[in-house]
Amino acid sequence: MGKLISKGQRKRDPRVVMLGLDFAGKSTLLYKLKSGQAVETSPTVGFNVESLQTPCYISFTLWDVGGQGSLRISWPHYLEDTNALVFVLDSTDTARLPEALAALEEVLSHPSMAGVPILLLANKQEVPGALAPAELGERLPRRCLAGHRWVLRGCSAHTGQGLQEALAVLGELLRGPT
Ligand SMILES: Nc1nc2c(ncn2[C@@H]2O[C@H](COP(=O)(O)OP(=O)(O)OP(=O)(O)O)[C@@H](O)[C@H]2O)c(=O)[nH]1
Ligand SMILES: [Mg+2]
Repeated sequence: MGKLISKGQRKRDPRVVMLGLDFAGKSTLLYKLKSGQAVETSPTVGFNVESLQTPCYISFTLWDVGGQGSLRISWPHYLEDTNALVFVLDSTDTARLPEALAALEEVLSHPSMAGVPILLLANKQEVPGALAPAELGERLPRRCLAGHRWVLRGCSAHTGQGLQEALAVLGELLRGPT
């Protein structure tokens, strides 16, 4: 006889944590994905969380954590039991790109992140002069990304450009290596 699984033991949805510097567009992305609308946000103090689905119907929980400098010390608390990391970069902010990549490196050095797949989003692609994903890709800290399955995609939380593709990629990362 098969084991009975009570509701309380039901497997939880995958947990996806979204990080990135303040102003990268994480909350705008979260609400665009949830509602299809570009809503006005204010800087996140703490976190927002929503249930979402990939185009191939994988339900997941997306945690959007505030990225201001003083809040980044709280990031490690969110990393435990994470099934995937979404790291959002502001493609228009070349001045703070080194800071963003250093923050990514720090996240990846956390023991909870071992082997966790990563979706890097080069956001704000609709802005003229934004750094293209390929240009951003050349600057990534490859040494730290080694050992992770990772994908870099461009998107715009304002226009929605690239978001369905990004969700599809996230679904593949959550499903695991084939
Ligand atoms: N042009 C453009 N602006 C964007 C895009 N996504 C977000 N923004 C703007 O960037 C600003 C910051 O967006 P938020 O979503 O609040 O940024 P955040 O990453 O959540 O910031 P914290 O909560 O402080 O960590 C807002 O003015 C957004 O409207 C985008 O794709 N294109
Ligand atoms: Mg926010």
